[in-house]
Amino acid sequence: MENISIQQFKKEYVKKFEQLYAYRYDEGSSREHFVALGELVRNYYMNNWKSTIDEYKEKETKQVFYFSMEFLPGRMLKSNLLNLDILPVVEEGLRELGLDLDEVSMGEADPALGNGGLGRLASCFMDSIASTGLAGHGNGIRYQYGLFKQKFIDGYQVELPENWLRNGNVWEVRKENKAVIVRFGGQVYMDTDEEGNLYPRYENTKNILAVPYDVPQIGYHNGIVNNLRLWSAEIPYGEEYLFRTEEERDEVKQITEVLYPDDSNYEGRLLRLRQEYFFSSAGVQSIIRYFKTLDEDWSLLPDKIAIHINDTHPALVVPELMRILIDEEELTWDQAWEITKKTISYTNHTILQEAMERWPIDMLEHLLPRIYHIIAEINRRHIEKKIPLYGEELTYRTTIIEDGQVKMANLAIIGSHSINGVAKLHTNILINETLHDFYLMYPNKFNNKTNGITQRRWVQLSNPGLTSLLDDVIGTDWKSNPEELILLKAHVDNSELLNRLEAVKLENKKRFAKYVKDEMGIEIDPNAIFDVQIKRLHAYKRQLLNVLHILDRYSQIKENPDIDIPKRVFIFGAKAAPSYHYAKQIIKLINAVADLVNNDTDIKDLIKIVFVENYGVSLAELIIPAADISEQISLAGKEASGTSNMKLMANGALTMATMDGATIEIYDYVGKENIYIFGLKNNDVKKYHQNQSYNSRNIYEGNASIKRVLNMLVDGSIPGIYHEGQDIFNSLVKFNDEYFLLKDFDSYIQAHKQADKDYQDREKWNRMALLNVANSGPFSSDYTILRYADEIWKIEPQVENLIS
Ligand code: 26Y
Repeated sequence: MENISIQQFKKEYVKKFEQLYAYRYDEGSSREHFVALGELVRNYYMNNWKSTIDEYKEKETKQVFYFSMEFLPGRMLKSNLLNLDILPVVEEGLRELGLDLDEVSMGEADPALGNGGLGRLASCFMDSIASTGLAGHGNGIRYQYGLFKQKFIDGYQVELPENWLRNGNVWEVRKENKAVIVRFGGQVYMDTDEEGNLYPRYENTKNILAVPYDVPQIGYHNGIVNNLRLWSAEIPYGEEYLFRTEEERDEVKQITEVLYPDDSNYEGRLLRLRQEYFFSSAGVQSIIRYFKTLDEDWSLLPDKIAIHINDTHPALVVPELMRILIDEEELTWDQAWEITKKTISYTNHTILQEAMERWPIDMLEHLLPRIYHIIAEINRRHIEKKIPLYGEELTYRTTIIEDGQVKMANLAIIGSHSINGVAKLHTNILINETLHDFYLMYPNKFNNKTNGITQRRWVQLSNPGLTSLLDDVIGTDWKSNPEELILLKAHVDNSELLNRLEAVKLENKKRFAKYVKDEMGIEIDPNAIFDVQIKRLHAYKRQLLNVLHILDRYSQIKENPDIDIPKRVFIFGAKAAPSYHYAKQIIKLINAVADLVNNDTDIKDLIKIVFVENYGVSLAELIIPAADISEQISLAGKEASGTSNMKLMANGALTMATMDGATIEIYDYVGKENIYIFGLKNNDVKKYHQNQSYNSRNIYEGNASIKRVLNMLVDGSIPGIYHEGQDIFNSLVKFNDEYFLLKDFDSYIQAHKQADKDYQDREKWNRMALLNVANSGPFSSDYTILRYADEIWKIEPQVENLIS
C-alpha cells in the first residue's frame, strides 16, 4: 500500500475508534482497540484485494485452490501489518497514543481451526502463496468452535469449547451472494431424457446452504491479496419449513459447528463425512462457477485451475468434480475423467495406518448416493483397465473399494496426477513400502515436497531481537530470500556477534519465564537450558522418552546432589485427542512428575518442568524464540516431516533428534557437529520388525538405569499417578514397547550429556546456534511453495518475484 505517515495513522485511528464506540479511545480495552485497528487495517488492503481478484480474472491467470480441512493461521493482526509494510508506522503511532501494539494484538482470538502440523502447514502455505506472488487461494471450513481449549485439572487434560467467534472476526467478509447448495441424502434415480441421455433424478434430498466467509491472504510487500474461503452451513433462505424439528435444524448447524479434535485415529463418523463433502462440494462448485464466466472449453479447465488436496480429507473433490462435469455439464465419462485427473493433486501426511481414511460403503451410499455411484464406477473402470496391464493381484491391491470400505487414499491417488510426501524419507517410505503398488502403476505421479515454514511469522514477528541482529549483520535481503541467511556463516568466529546472539536468546527466555511465572506461578531460571518439546501428544512422537530422561536425571541428582550439570527447564506443550486414552495418561504422568520435581528442594532447581496449558500457535510464538534445545525424538520412520523442527532451528535452538522426517534434511544442512542425533534408524527399525527380534523386557531386566526409571512408575515414587503408572509401565515392558523407547534410551541419555557439556562452553554453543540459524533458509515455505507451483500446479508468480 502507499505510504502512510504516523500523523495520518494516528488521526485515522482515533477517528475510527470513536466512530465505533462513541467514547474516547483512551478508555478502550485491548479487545476494542484490536477491533478498531482491524477495521482500519481493512481499509488499507480492500482495494488490493479487489484488484488482485479482478486481475486474475481479467488475465485468466491459472489459479490454484488449496483444499484443507484445517487451517491454523494464528493471530493475523501483526502479520497483516508486516505484509502491508506498515508495521513500524502502526507500532509507533500507537505508542504515541499511549497504546502498545503487543497488547492490542492480544485482543485478537487465535483461530484454532486445526489440530497440528497439517493445519499450520496450510497456513504457512497461504502466506507463501501470496508472498511469492502466486494466484492461489484456500478452501476450508469456518468452524464455529475451534480445537478444544485445554485445561489441566489435577494434572488431567480437560477439554473446553473454544468459542473463537464470540466477538466476531474483523478479517472475514460474509459473501451471501456467493453461497451454493450442497445436497445430502435422499435417493437418486438415473432417468433418460428425450435425447436418450442419462441424467440423475434426486428425491428427498436435504439441501444445505453453504455460505462463504472470505479472509484476505496478504502478500509480503507485493500488493497481492488472495483469498481464504471458509464455508459455513445454513438453512437455505425460504426453506425453513423443510427443517421443522429442532433436530433437523441442529443437523444443519452441526455440519460446521466443531473441528474434529483427532489427528490420530480415524473414526468412521457420519458427521465428519458430512463436513468433508460439504466443503469439498462447495469449493468445487464455486470454482466451476468461476470457470464458466471465462467461457472456455471444458478441456481447458486444467489450464486455468489446479485443485490441491491436503491429505485425503477433501478427496471427495474427485467424484464431485466428475459429478458436475458429467451430470450438470454433460461431458462424457472419459472427457470428465481426463479433466479431473489433470486438475487435482494430493499430499499425503501420514503413514500411520490408523490415520488412513476409509468410509463404510453403507455410510457413503446413504449420505451421498450419487457420489458413491461415481466412486464405484471409477473403481470398476480402474480394475477393468489395469488388470490387463498389471495382472489381477497387483490390481486388486490398489482398488478403491475393499471389504465393505472406501479407501480415500486410493481414490486420491487414482483420481489425481500427483501425489507427494512431505520430506525425503517420508516420500521414500511411501514409494518403497506403504504405496509401493501404486508406485509400480504410476511412477511418474510420485514426488517429494519437503515442508517449510514462513520466516515472516516464525522469525520476523515472533523474534524481533534476532531479526534486528540479522539485519545488522547480513542486511535485510534474507527477509525476501531466506537462503541469504547462509551469509551468517562468514561470521561464525565473531565473538561479539555470538555474545549478542546469546543476549537475544536470554531476553526471549526472560520473556517466556515471565509468562510462566505469571500464568503458572513457576519460577524458572533464564540461564538454564530451555529444552522444548511442542507437538501433539502421540505415542510415536515419544514424549514419554523425554519423561524417562527426566526421571533418570532426577535420580542421578538425588543420588549425587553435587553433580556438575547445567540447570534444565523441560518445556512441554501438547494436546491429546479427547479419545486417546494412552496419550492422556502421558499428560497426567508429565504433570505428576512436574509436581514432584518442581517441589523437591533437594535438587536445587537443577530441573524444572513446565507443561503449558492449551498449546497452540500463539504459545508457539512465545516458546520457540526462547528454546535452546528442540526435541524431535519420534521413532525413526514415523514422523512424516515435522515442522516445529524447522521453526526451532530458525530461532537458534539445537536439535536433539532421531533420523526421522525432515530432521534428516536439517542434519544434512547443519552437519553432524551442530545437531544431536541418537537412536535407531528407519532401516534398523525395519529389521527388528522383519525378524520380530525386539524384546523390551530383556532390556528392562538387563539395564540398571532403565530398570530404576521404569520402577519409579509403579513403586509410588511419583505421587499423583495411580493406574497410569502401571499402564505405561506395561506398555513398555509387558506389551513390548511398540515405539522402541527402551532401545533408544541409552543413546538419548548420552546425547543429552553431550548437550550439557556443550552448553557450559558458551562460545561453542552459540556458534552451533548461529550455524543453525544460518542453515535454516532452505526450509522456507516460500521455496517449498515455488516447487509446488512449478512442478505440480504449473503456475507462475504474477509479480516480479522477490526471490531470485
Ligand atoms: C482423518 C483424521 C483422523 C486425521 C485428522 C488430522 C488424520 C490426520 C490429521 C493430521 C495430521 C497431521 O497433522 N500430520 C502432520 O502433518 C505435518 C505437515 O505435513 C507433518 O509435518 C507431520 O509430521 C505430520 O504428523
